Amino acid sequence: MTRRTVFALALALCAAAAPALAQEFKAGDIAIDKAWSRATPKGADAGAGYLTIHNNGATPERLVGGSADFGAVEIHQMKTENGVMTMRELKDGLNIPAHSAIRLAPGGYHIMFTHLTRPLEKGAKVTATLSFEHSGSIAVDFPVEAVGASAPMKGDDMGGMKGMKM
Ligand SMILES: [Cu+2]
Repeated sequence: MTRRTVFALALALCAAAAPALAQEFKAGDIAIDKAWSRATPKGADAGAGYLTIHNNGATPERLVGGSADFGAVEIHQMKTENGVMTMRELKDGLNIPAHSAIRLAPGGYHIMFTHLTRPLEKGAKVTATLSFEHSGSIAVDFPVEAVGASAPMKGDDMGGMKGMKM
């Protein structure tokens, strides 16, 4: 395949993925869109969910936790310090300032699905309920993309999370 063909293919794939990503979920002043998850390899006990949270209100809001029927839901932050990638659970939740949006994406904030009772399979859609301090709960559908989807850096795979202390 030529480079041009590969590029065209990638464009076609992005276009195909767009409708699923356009879905929006709302409660109170909170709107959630661009939710997706990544398929997990066999035997992995953790996966990740990504989304953008918009706070359209005049007061700060906080994502405090969540639940799912396929595992537990935690709020995590991944960052690179001195060349070392670390991940920690945000026990106090994630603040969403007034009139702003926070993007949860690979390499940064993310929803961590732990204690998976079944693998996240590409092409499936999993639903997790996210809880906000003021706006209540929002059920969000996460379409599951391929294992390597949008991986921003080497080592950011779920296999590496297996040994992680939860
Ligand atoms: Cu994590």
